[in-house]
Amino acid sequence: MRRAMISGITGQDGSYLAELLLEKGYEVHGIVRRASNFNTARIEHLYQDPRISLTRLKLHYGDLTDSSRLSALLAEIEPDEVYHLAAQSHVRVSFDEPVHTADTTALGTVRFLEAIRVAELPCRFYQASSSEMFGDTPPPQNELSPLQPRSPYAASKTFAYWVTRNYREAYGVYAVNGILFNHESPRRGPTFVTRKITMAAARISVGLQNVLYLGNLDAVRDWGYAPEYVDAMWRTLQQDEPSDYAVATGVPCTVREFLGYAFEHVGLDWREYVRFDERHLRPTEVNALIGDSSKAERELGWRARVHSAELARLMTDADLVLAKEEAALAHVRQVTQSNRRSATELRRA
Ligand code: NDP
Ligand code: GDR
Repeated sequence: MRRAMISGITGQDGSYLAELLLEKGYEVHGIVRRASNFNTARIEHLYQDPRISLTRLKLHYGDLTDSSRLSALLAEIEPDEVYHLAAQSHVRVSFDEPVHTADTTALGTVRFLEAIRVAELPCRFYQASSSEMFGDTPPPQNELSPLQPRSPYAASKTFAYWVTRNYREAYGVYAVNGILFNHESPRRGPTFVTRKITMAAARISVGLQNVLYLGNLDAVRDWGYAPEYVDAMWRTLQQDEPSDYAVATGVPCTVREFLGYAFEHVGLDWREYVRFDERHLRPTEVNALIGDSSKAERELGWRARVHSAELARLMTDADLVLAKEEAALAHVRQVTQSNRRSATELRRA
């Protein structure tokens, strides 16, 4: 049985990748950082299944800032494949927390690679690199495009990208980069713009919210569907020769267009609900990211199928289910409170 280690298993991609690898028969070891509350909601369904959790899914505490723990875990698990997905992954937040972002997103990668090198582990290593590294480079961007990072996050990912290549070239480690363009899903964190939009469209449509505050609506992104992107990750590590791949749909979409798709899907006009909030602007914005993933198509046999319009609809549908549950709960709470008030009044009467 092949053994995989996933850092960031509790995140959007980590949860889909864990599902994929378990389906493929892997033993999956996930690294979870300690939090004061449960942070495993995205993998709860896997952990609840005793056929999986007792045999093939193991979770270990660990943090990207702790080299000794990463070394110990690698030595203990002896994985065949390491998927390094953990990071401080929010671009806007990286301007507020540049040092933390560099410590986790940049140095976290070299901590892994150094542990692999020193222990001479024969495992394959996947680095989740980002289209943000291209920054100002005009689209379409691919593996050969210049890197011009425009945020502490992108600068950290650029370090991680180069150090991954360096360990491959200098020490012969099978270490590769997926240059991933934006990819989303119903499991996307609620502070990223697509999920923020689909949650708002759903919640507004059932009367739970009135306004949506956003920043730059003109940004162009290349939004794909996360479960397809974790398949590209797996395919990358199955190649005989290690190489880096851009992974994208190639289809541009502005934030404004994405708004249109999500709100139209619930029969609303977004212009009536969206307000500008400058707190969501970045000191330096990346205007347009549109990927060229022809190398991945040629060598990995991978191609994106879900594009932004369908993505917006499927995410909005998933958020509608949640919004309706939330509305039903709110209704029950209201009825209970009103019943309690009536009972109190009756007792007083
Ligand atoms: P998420 O933000 O959803 O998940 C990040 C994961 O990293 C979470 O499991 C988080 O744990 C974990 N993590 C954060 N800090 C630490 C730490 N100090 N120690 C251990 N674990 C930590 O990201 P995605 O799933 O969307 O992305 C996966 C990777 O791909 C990231 O590296 C991201 O930068 C990169 N990427 C993503 C793209 C996208 O569009 N989604 C595009 C390009 C690159 P917790 O759950 O506790 O917060
Ligand atoms: P991004 O994703 O920065 O591309 O990074 P995000 O969804 O945060 O922003 C996309 C674009 O939308 C604009 N925007 C807003 N963004 C947020 N978060 N909130 C808002 O209210 C808002 N209004 C407008 C942004 O300015 C930006 O132009 C994601 C992350 O997953 C990274 O980890 C990953 O590396 C890149 O995608 C590729």
